[in-house]
Amino acid sequence: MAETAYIALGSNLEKPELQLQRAVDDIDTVSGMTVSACSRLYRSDPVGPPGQPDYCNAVVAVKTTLKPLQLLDSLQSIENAHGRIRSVRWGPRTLDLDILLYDNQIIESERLTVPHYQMHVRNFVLYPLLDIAPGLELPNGKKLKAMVDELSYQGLNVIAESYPWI
Ligand code: A4P
Ligand code: MG
Repeated sequence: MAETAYIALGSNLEKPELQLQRAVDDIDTVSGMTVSACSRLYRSDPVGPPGQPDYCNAVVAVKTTLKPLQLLDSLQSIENAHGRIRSVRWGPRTLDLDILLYDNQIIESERLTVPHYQMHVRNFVLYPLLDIAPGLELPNGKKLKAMVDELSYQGLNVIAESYPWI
């Protein structure tokens, strides 16, 4: 059975807009995974070590028959194919793909925490998610719209309205 999952995309190196656009195509190409919705494309102020370039961020919904860890494996392969080098925590990156939500599941394992542990504090995640899932409720019963209302829009700018973004 296909489940719905939401994936956050982020990049601040090597043409971030292009990295994200290609990542959507790559996600859609994986067997067992189909992109069903794309948020607007945002530019955002960096959170983390100072002095790094601005980010591009977006969120996509997928329909997938992959189990959560298989989904993580596929997304990490795509990150690697985009030249991702893991160095500083929250440091600059060509492509970051985070699983925000998988069905209505709560997952806490060594490799995977779902819902993503930082999503509730990140405007560059919640605003794009709201674009494609305005009525969404999290596994803890919280409404996405209420969470967004608690978060400032500061540092966020929409740079493309609909996919394809560039
Ligand atoms: N992992 C656990 N749960 C998950 C999940 N739900 N989705 C594990 C994906 N991975 C998950 O991730 C480290 C390990 O987390 C993975 O091997 C996986 O098993 P990583 O991508 O290698 O490391 P990271 O991304 O540097 O760490 P982290 O804590 O995921 O960073 P974030 O939270 O992704 O932050 N500022 C702006 N404006 N926009 C951004 O997109 N992104 C970051 C990165 C910092 N600042 C930013 C942005
Ligand atoms: Mg990550």
